[in-house]
Parts: sequence; C-alpha cells; structure tokens
Amino acid sequence: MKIDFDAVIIGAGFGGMYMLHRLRGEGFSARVLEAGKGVGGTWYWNRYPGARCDVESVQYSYQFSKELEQEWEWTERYATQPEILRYANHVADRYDLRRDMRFETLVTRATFDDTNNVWTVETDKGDRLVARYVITAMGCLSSPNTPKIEGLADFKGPTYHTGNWPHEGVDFTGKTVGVIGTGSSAIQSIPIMAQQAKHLTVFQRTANYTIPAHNRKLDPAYVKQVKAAYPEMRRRAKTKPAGIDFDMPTQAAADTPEAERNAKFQERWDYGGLGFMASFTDLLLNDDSNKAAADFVKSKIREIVKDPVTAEVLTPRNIIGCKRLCVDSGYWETFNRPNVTLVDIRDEPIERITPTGVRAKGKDFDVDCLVLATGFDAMTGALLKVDIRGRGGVALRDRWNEGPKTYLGLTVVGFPNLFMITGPGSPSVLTNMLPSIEQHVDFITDCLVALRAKGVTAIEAVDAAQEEWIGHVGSVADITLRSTCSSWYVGANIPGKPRVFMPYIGGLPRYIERCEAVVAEGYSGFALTS
Ligand code: N01
Repeated sequence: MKIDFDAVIIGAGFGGMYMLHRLRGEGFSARVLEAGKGVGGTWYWNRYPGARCDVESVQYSYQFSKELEQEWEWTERYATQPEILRYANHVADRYDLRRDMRFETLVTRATFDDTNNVWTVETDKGDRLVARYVITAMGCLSSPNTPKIEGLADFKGPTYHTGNWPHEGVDFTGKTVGVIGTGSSAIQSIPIMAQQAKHLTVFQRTANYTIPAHNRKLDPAYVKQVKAAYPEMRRRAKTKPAGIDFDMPTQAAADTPEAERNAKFQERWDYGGLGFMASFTDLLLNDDSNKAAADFVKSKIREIVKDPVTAEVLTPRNIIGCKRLCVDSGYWETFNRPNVTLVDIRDEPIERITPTGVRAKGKDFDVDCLVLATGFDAMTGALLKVDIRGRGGVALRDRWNEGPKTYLGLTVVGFPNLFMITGPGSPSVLTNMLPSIEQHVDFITDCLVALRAKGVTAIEAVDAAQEEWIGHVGSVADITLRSTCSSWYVGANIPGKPRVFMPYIGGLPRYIERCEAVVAEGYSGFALTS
C-alpha cells in the first residue's frame, strides 16, 4: 500500500504548526491541510475589533525553543490578535513550515482502511492523501455558531460574525450597528464598535461577568526580567491547574471574614484578568463563596453603570465562573455612552430579523449592520464537520451522538491512528492553550516514535480505558459548580447538542501525570497492532 505521508495534520494553528515541526524533527513526513489562506488558526479568523488573548502574552507563547522565546518581543500585557498572528507567522517563517502546508484546502472526509491500517483524507480540492496517521489540530472554538433566527437571510445590510471577521476590517463610522450576544467576543468588541458607530444596540440574552484587563504596554525592563527567568516561570506554570503562572490561593472564602474577603477581591480586581477566580480556593466549589465573589462584581457594575435600570439588566444572575469569565477594557463604562442601547432579550427572544434590523420585544430596531457575537459550536463542532469514518465505516458523528467520548481527549475507540490535539476530554479550554497544545504534540510525537521503533502499524484506545477516562472526566466535573449552568462547556449554546461537560477540569498537572503514567506503562489503555 503506497503511503503519501506518515501523517496528515488538519489545521495550521498553533497545534498544527508545532505538530509539523516535531514530526519533521523525528524524520516523519507530514502534510498540513488548512482551510484558511495562512497560519494562525483562531487568530487567523477572529479579527474582530478588540480581539486579544486573555492570557498574558509572556505566558501565551511556545516554550519548545529557548531561542524563539528569547527573540520574540511581546509589546502588551495582553497581546492583540494582529500581534499574535504576527507571532504565528514568525514561527512559520523561522521553521520554514509553509513548504509542508496546503492552504485554502478544506478537509471533507477521512476514512480508515482496516486492512492496511491507513487513513485516506479527502479535500474540497479533490485531493486523496493516504497517511498512516491523521492528527486533528482544528481548535476548540473554531466552528462559528450562527443561530437560526428567523429572517436572518433577509437582512439587507452586511452581517458579520466575530469568529469569521473580514480580513480588511470593518469601519463602523457613522453606522447604526446591532450586536447579538454578550460573551467574550462581544465584551471585547463592543467598547471599540461603540466608539466608531453612530449608534450601537446590544441584544443581551444572558448578562455576563467580566473583570478589567488593565492592559498596558509592557515595560522592556519587565520583559527582560521575564526572559531571564523563563524556565522557572514555565516550570511554575506547569504546577498550576490552568497552566498559567499566577499566585494560587491558599485560603477558602468560606473561612475568611467579609472585610478581608472583599479586600482580596479588590486586590485581584485591581490586578485584573482571569486570576480573579483564584482569589480563594473555593469559589467554584462552595455556593456561598461563589456568591461573595459574584456580589463583589455586581457591586462594581452598580458603581460603574450610571443608569440603575441598565445596571440591573447588565447584572448577571448566574454564578460567577460557570460560563467562561470574560476580561475587558471598558465594557460596562460603554453603557454610559449616549450612543449605546441595551436590549434585554432574556425572557423574550429576538422575534425575527427584518430586512432593516432586529424585531425584539414588539419593537423594530433598525440598523445598518448586524454583528453576530454568538460564539462557537465548541470542542466538537470543527471535528464533526469533517466526515470521519473509523473501523467498519462508522462515523464519528454517530459514535458521538450522545456526546464526545475519548481516551485522554486524544484518541477514540474505533478510530485507530487518529489523534486529536486538545480534543474533548482534555484540559484544553480550561487552561493556557499553548502549553496544553505542546504537551499533546509531545505526547503524540513520542508515541509515534515508540510505535515506529516497535514496528506497530495501528494504535487504538481500548473500550475499558475510554470508559474509565470518561467516567473520571464526568466525576471531577460534577464536583465543581462549573458544570451546572448553560454554557458552551456543556454544549448548551447549540440547540440539540448533547449536554456533556466536555473539557477535563482536573487540571493540567494531574492530566500530565496521567499521560506520563500511560507512557511509563507502555501505552496502557491502548491496543497496539504490528
Ligand atoms: O461566544 P459565547 P464568544 N439569541 O458563546 C449569545 C473564547 N474567546 O465568541 O449566553 C441571542 O461566549 C449568547 O447568549 P447565551 C472564550 O473561551 C476568548 O463570545 O447563550 N443571543 C452569548 O451571550 C469564550 O468563552 C477570547 O444566553 C444569542 C453570546 O451569544 C469563547 O471563545 C475572546 C443567541 C455567545 O457568547 C466563546 O466566546 C473571545 C441567540 N439565538 C472568545 N445565540 C479571549 O479573550 C447565542 N447568543 C482569549
């Protein structure tokens, strides 16, 4: 059987780029197939105004090369999308990655051949590539969700989705704009769109919690200091559940007097960012502690937003940190602007989109342009868009019709020689994605090297191991308050999607330990065929 490549990698984001680099380094042949015109994945597509990473730039970066780490200069505390995309392109240039990549090539189908233990990968360009392994690097938040709101296709003006923003940018100057959604993408873009637009109308179904970023230009002296101590910072980060080096709490809010508790919340608020949820050990474990944190943020909304009715509508009713926490620059302040209107659609969904705007609550809101900040079919959406067929022609879509089941978030029973980078059941979206990606890529590379040495032609997770892992993922999820609300973590934003808490919430250190044990035991939980 002629094999075109040892591996086909789907996606040229940070996962696919590093995967290619590692495989080449070990002498494997690989081809990356990418739908976009360039590298960068999520940072290639998400070009909406204000898009930036909510993990600090000095930590949201590759660590596999000391030289790369030292030569790249981050300029802001939280890097903007253009800066991260420049970084991705720099990496692609530095390691000459593009020669093994094919852009504007959408993978449509991947079929496993039981007889020869190979995959055939088909694309919209008519390619049929035969490879021993398929490695998906399609991202966790990469399949935009366009809600089925009646009349959407009839809208006469332009409609933009934050997750697939025009590359040339959009100038809203002098325009009336309607934004649907108030998740991270909306919270980052609304303040900037409001500065440009003649009028901005925000349609909010669920009010969200957000913590100020306190973004700033990075002082070169600070960057120098970070670079000098990078190994220690990276080592500390690997001991933290989210793979981010920030001060971990030692005390429970439940054991802390109110004044002291609020002083700690204030300290974390002033520091800014996602570390707010690490004010205390029990914010996602204890209802009262969670309420204390939520009340602190609610008091900030009332302080910042001048109109009490608007402040009330902006005040979240769910628990804090259940949906993904947002990080903003001037979000609530934006609702003090005279050119911004908030429409509460919590109890009455949008009735329809008309040719000239949005009809909600019995009223027509005419707008020149519509922005859908309506998120993604998270974690499984991109994977299931490809018709992936495993042993006996079984479709992954059918195998996962009750929710994704994986072994370690990396592999699936019945789908030999298929690896997923940051798949469902791995820590992925609950961590700093870059170290999680690197850990997965290193695991896969080491595995392929070991299989080559043993003359193995197929590796497949065994049922008992997958069931045990899925049971563990579910039981740790049940301990926290995070699995209790309607979030994209549980697929609640997509009508009809099975409700399963998809990422592994046990933390990166515990996950790494488990993967290391699997390797030490000679790839326990996998069946190997020579
Ligand atoms: O998407 P979301 P996002 N009618 O799903 C609303 C990452 N990210 O793109 O909450 C009306 O959070 C929906 O309402 P509800 C980050 O992990 C990171 O903003 O379902 N409204 C919600 O308000 C983030 O969590 C950064 O009731 C509808 C919004 O649309 C993830 O990506 C930046 C609706 C969608 O919010 C997704 O964020 C941006 C309908 N029919 C994103 N359908 C960083 O900072 C949906 N909504 C790194």
